[in-house]
Amino acid sequence: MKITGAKVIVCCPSRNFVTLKIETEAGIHGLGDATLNGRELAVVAFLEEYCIPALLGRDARQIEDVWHYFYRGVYWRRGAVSMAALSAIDLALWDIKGKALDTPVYNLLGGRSRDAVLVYAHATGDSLASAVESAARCAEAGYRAIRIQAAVPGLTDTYGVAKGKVPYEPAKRGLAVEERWDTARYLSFLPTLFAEARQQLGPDVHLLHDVHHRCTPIEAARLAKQLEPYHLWWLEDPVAGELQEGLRLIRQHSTTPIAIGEVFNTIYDYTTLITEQLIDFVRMPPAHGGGITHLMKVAALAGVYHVRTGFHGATDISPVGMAASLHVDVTINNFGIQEHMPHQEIVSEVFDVGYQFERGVMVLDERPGLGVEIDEEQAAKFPYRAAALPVNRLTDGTLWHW
Ligand code: GCO
Ligand code: MG
Repeated sequence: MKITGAKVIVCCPSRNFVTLKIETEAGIHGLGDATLNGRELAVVAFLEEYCIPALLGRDARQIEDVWHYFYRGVYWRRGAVSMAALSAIDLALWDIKGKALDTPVYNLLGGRSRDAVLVYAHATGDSLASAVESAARCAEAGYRAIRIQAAVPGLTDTYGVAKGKVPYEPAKRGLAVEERWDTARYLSFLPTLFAEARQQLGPDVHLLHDVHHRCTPIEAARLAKQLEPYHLWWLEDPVAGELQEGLRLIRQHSTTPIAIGEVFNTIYDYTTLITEQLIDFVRMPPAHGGGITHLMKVAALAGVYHVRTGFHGATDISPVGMAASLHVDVTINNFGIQEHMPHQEIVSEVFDVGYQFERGVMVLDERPGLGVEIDEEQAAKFPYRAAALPVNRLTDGTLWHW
């Protein structure tokens, strides 16, 4: 089944999405998510200049070979931009294969291992009390797992905290805004937030928190240890991901489960962390980590070491990328949880999806392929708008991890 065409669709219904559409001689097309927050057009250029010309004429059925053509076959391999492009190609080919065989992608990966996919919500507040209230509202809406982020007293901006009534979206129009950060204030505040949350929400709800790469290893070790009494489901990205050795220090001091890797893009970012059992959850999603083909391999390695998955599912993963995650989630044995940060209502004017939220879980229907379609005419009504993720500085001006 020859690939006869491919194009990139960029749209901005509330936020930017980059979608790759691959067409075949059989008249079947597939969609892939190529969205990389704040770097969208770099992926578009990479796909249009280098990948699409090399895709034309290839057999869309040969997913494994195409994957290796764009990974092993490339001298300048890895990296967020090229792996986002490769992920999109891979997702589109799985979508085509599912449609060609008239079955959902999960049936091609091994079939369902569970009826539905446990998801976690985002609770956020500009104070300790409002963050706990926000978490209580998530619990009322049926979520059984809730991530809590609250404004750190004394700081003007805190990662993950919405301002006003608009839903939290970290990328802002134009050039990157600069935020200020104080780890000492954060470390003394956070245990008080989770003490209160656990007390008010009770023992059954799963609580999560995202450190967003802000701590040094010894700071992260202290935090993980102090949070132990509130038995978190996970503490996410406690240190900057590229310092894999840093995770050893955290492990030596605490039993709080650790999730890492939403910014990773290959299995090689994970091998030390998985084989030394330094983490508990893999965050890298199919949309950024080489597609379904690569994530199935990462998940298999993780499973050997009793590490589970908890894929990144922020709004900058498009509905196509979210569907890809859900097909893997519903299939693999070592699934843990899936992040669910709902897209704004207007996104459904462009994307039609075959998954839906029901009381704490995500349910996938029986549509063939990934089960997502894009309305190109609608997409054209929402042109690209440049937006950038913030830059972070310590209170004295030192540049820090955002
Ligand atoms: C999360 C993430 C996101 C990122 C965002 C950056 O855990 O959901 O940390 O909120 O900040 O995806 O583009
Ligand atoms: Mg995160």
